[in-house]
Amino acid sequence: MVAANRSALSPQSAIVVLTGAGISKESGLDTFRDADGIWSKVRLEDVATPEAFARDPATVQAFYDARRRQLQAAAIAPNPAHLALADLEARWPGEVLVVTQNIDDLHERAGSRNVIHMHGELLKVRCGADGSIHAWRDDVAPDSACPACGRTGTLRPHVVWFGEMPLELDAIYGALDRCGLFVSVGTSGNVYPAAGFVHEVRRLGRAHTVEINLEPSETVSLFVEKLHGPASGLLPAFVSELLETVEHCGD
Ligand code: BJW
Repeated sequence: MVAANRSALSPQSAIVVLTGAGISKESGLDTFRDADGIWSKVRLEDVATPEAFARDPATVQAFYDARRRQLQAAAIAPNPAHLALADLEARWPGEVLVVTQNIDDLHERAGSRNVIHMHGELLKVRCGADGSIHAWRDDVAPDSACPACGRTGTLRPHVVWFGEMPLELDAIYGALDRCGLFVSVGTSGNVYPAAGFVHEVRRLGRAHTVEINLEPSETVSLFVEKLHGPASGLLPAFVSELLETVEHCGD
């Protein structure tokens, strides 16, 4: 494995940023595996598997209804880390792709446009009968009808549970293959395939790798550059430095 470093970056380098729950923590949304995280309050086996949904759809729908309502509360807004990534996309000459494991819409609200939600989106539902996907802001009730086929009782959250295939993997691996910089922000590195993206980037040997997280993640040893602390402080400073190198390129 060869490790590229920051000085190998050019303004045309493609950038992939993988984000996880930690980037939205300072916006008021809980992470999963921290001491006060979601999995300390509810068992993932009860709410985040297809088997749980088949067994007890009401409990699973209630879990996502509550999170959907919380996401739309006035207090929840993008923080400086989300805004920094939108700024990077607007000002970096090359491609910037955000691959998020988060199902919230805070990257879009901050202004990011090139975003892949590999674990789905909370503000969408999917029909189990016809596979159609729909924007959805309300609770999902047993008599909620699919806007496409009209059937009731067929809607499920458009999220990826354990054992299900994450979304848009071909596009993600394509972007990992051509990137010159891979940055991982606010993810513990416990859940695959996302936790394996840094392996893939290191195997190709072309990209500089950076971890920005409150604490060292499970995969920290695979990153060349490691910045530990709150993303809302570290990421804006990191993005400013990157943009400075580009904006002074012709000097
Ligand atoms: C801050 C901060 C601040 C806090 N600033 N940082 C063995 C048995 C069975 C299955 C498997 C197995 N081994 C592997 C698997 C596969 C399985 C898996 O990985 N399991 C592991 C648990 C072992 N994965 C899957 O099943 C996936 N599908 C799959 O693999 O398909 C087959 C396949 C085959 C071949 C190729 C590709 C695919 C699907 C995974 C679905 C994950 N779903 C969830 C829930 C749904 C969405 C939702 O409800 O929101 O997604 S689980 C949950 O974890 C959620 C998250 O997206 C995901 C990742 O969590 P994340 O973002 O890392 O959060 P945390 O809490 O873990 O970490 C937060 C970090 O932030 C911490 O480190 C903090 O320190 C930090 N932090 N404040 C900066 N202010």
